[in-house]
Amino acid sequence: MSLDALIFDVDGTLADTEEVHRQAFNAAFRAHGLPWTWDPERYRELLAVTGGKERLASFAEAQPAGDHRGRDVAELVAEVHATKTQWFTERIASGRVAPRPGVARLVAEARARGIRLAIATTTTPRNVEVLVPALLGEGALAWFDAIAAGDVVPRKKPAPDVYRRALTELGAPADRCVAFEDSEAGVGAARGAGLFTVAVAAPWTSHHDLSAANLVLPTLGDEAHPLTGADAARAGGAWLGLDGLAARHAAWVAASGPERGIPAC
Ligand code: XBP
Ligand code: MG
Repeated sequence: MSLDALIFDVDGTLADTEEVHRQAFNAAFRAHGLPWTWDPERYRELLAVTGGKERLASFAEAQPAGDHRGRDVAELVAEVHATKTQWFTERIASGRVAPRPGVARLVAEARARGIRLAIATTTTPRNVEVLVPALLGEGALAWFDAIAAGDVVPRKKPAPDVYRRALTELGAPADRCVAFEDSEAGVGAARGAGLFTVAVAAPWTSHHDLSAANLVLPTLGDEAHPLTGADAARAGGAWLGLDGLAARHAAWVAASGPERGIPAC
């Protein structure tokens, strides 16, 4: 098989988590006495900024100074984000979200065939530590040979840094791995790292342009959520299985030559 590893994004790809993130931010604002509330429409706009701390900082700096009540904005952002992460992980640990269709199936297929697993995400590492077992079961974190998350890289998506970090930790070449993403920034990051990329738009990224991905599907599909029509034709059946994925990846490798490699930057 032409594949060494599958590299998964987290928020929106492993699970539809952004509503819990949004509620966590609002809970943190209340806990810190801030007069801010992010409704779904405002949050959808704010998601254009990747990274919760960066998203919060860009919002906070645009608010009236009085909101901060004399507190240093950078310190305030760090404190509020820590509260947010605590709130988020407590809800996730209580079982608030399920894996997106096909994620558990494809992970199980990969493990059964000796294909390694990795994560490349903008989210805080603590979120991954709690979310993966909540989604895939106790001990599932150990299935991932590389977990590149949050501030381990200087630049967040769409920069390719976090995918390059995952590849380095895997010790695998980009053209023997596949990335799974849900957002325009995430697809840009994965493609920028030279990876064959499967995009599965999530409710919070349904308006994103995912056309830079090599394969775009509504979900990965599974028995309970079969793909149909043109989606099934693209996936090679009612769901994207490991053989169908490997065939599409191998065809891309054969057709794209060296220019598919990592752009200089
Ligand atoms: C999505 C993000 C994250 C989350 C919030 O990450 O941009 O910032 O919205 O999590 P992914 P944090 O790359 O997994 O799609 O507050 O921990 O950043
Ligand atoms: Mg995502």
